[in-house]
Amino acid sequence: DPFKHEPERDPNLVVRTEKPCNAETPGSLLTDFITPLKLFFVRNHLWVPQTEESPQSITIELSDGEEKSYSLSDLKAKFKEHTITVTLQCSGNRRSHMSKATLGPTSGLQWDIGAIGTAEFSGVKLRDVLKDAGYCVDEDCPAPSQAETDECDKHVQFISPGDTYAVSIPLQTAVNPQADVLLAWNMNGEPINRDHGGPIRAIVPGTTAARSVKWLGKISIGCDESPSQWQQRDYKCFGPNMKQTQVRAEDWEGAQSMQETPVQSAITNVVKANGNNKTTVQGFAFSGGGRGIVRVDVSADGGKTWKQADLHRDRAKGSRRWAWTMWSIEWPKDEISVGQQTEFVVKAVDDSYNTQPETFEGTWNFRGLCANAWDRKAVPIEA
Ligand code: MTE
Ligand code: MO
Repeated sequence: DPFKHEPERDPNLVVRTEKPCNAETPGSLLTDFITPLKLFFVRNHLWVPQTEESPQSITIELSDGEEKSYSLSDLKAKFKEHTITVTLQCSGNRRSHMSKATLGPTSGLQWDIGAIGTAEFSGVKLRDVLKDAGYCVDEDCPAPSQAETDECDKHVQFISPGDTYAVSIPLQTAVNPQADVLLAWNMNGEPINRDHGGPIRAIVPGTTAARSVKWLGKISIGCDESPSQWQQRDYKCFGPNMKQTQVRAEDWEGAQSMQETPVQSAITNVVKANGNNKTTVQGFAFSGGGRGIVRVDVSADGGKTWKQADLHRDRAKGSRRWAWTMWSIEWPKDEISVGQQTEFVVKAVDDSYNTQPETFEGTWNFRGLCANAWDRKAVPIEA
């Protein structure tokens, strides 16, 4: 049984599958800007390797087949350490909400709002390591850089031992100093634990968490995206008309795999007025690609009228906004209809003025990815 050495987990996590362990944070506990480690959601495709089985070094394979290895101590000694505040969200977060659309159930783990969390990750920038390994990434490269002379868009593949998991990101992201892609060994100031991919894990900020490969062993650069099912199949969205059985090989090939993620928000808590005549609604808002949140609209009548939530100005580390924004709003009791279910609704706007769709009908896809319609929470408000 490869699962007999699984790590201990916090009993507060909501377990969706036990083997492999897939467990989310209860939404009501997602109140802190930095998610406590023990409450951080866990998404594992297979068993968790034992510490001694996990790679203790990173091997980089360049386009010409040349390889270079770095142990954890090499990484720590040779390169500048950076700490970045990053929200990781599973591509399937809120899938159970999309599954309630008229098109019906979607396939995959039926997450509520808690397959998301924020941590401070420390490590070195992948670009610095690639440069040291001989991959020219600067404008002042001696010869025209490899990226410019090669006749293909390049990709960086992240590979876990024995191909137990492998995906890729565009090289442009990996070498962009503002993209903050890390080879990380610390999470909230502690060595990354087994569940979250230690000793060394890739962190790709602003990108769906599937690209932040745990137990990272090998990095390979070339003209192709990762050939794995996790790159070629699992994280691609089709239109609501498409059923899984209708997708042809050329449709899979032509579809874009998820990288940066769309704007998202959710209600974590509705704290009902008792005595002070106010109801407090709280939640998070997040967008991919380093886009910050500029506005969060909340409704107490199912989306007919709106008010703006207070955005909590938590400071995040990094070149761009890689972290969620927590928000809250107080609702005077006399502005809420009492004696019935009151439906609170939230939607966020990011700094490119992208916003969330009202319903799941138009973005429904059979894999239940990118579920980001307005989040609704109905609560009874007593007189
Ligand atoms: N890396 C490996 N090696 N194996 C995995 O199963 N799951 C991915 C990603 N990296 C995965 C992985 C997915 S789909 C997600 S959502 C995140 O890890 C989850 O990270 P977490 O478990 O630290 O929250
Ligand atoms: Mo995921």
